[in-house]
Amino acid sequence: MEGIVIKSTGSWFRVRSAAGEETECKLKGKFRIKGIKTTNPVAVGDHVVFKKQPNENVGLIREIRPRHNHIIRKSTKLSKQSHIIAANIDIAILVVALKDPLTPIGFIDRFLVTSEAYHIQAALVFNKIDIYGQKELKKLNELTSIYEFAGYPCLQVSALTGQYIALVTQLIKNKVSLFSGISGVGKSALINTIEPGLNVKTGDISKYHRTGKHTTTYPEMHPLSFGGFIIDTPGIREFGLVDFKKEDIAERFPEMRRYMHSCQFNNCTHIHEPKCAVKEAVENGDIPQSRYNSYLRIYNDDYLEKDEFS
Ligand SMILES: Nc1nc2c(ncn2[C@@H]2O[C@H](COP(=O)(O)OP(=O)(O)OP(=O)(O)O)[C@@H](O)[C@H]2O)c(=O)[nH]1
Ligand SMILES: [Mg+2]
Ligand SMILES: [Zn+2]
Repeated sequence: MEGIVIKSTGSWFRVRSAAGEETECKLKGKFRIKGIKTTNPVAVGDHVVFKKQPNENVGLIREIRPRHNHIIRKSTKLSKQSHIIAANIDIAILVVALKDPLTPIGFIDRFLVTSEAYHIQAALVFNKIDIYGQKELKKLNELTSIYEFAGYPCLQVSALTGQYIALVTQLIKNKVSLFSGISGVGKSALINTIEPGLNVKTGDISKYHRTGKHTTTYPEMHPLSFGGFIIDTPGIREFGLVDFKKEDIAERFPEMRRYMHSCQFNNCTHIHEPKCAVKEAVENGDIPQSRYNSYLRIYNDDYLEKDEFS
């Protein structure tokens, strides 16, 4: 039998067949995919072949169909293990909040760099606009112009009031979309507002730290009545980059990509070289300073989650 992995606990996988039938599956023996070292060889979104066990509604996964893509992160900077967030996705959406909890700029940029590395379309959904004050609204507009300029769709919404949610619906209709972001930004709440029947569990924000409580514990894919699937994921603390070469980073910033071929040296790192078109563009304000700073931090492998934008 064949189906799509719609939920993964790491040891159990819920697989949904084309007819909508769901089977809890385990992996057959030791399962490894060539070339990728991850904590989870099978992820939500994977198309798998499984065999139902006689007289039981459980199955054994025997094969994974080739992926057309996947998105991976390291859980922390020092971690050697990487983790596949999801496979076979059409659009990766980073849910961002500028308050309760604040998503750091560096986090946004590492997410986007990763989606570029895997050639996955990415978009930013700024949530909780109903609680933003003057300071956050100003920052919201600055960030929106920075990321739209880079080519990423940016939506400003509220899962609580439903404001502008129709734009999210439009963006994800008939696609497999991934919702990622730190804990408490409202990934699950957004999913409930987009598709009210789902009743996905949401949690509140800790009063003292103003952070989420890691309510969603396993990635899970939900079918959408208007077409497509949405993958809800557990909140993450850090978005560590996997397997990147320093010389590849610049081209994962679309704004830098527009200039880097005009540098004097073709192996320019855009850090200290003379006649660097990228640095000139930063100085002229043609490349946003915050994006260039993120480039430097990623280049130097500096994962400081300080928000230096505001
Ligand atoms: N004011 C306001 N609160 C929101 C909004 N969206 C979500 N919340 C609240 O934020 C809290 C966290 O929401 P969740 O949907 O559980 O957040 P999450 O991103 O799924 O968090 P994890 O599952 O822990 O990763 C809940 O109390 C929600 O009601 C919003 O647009 N405005
Ligand atoms: Mg959640
Ligand atoms: Zn350069």
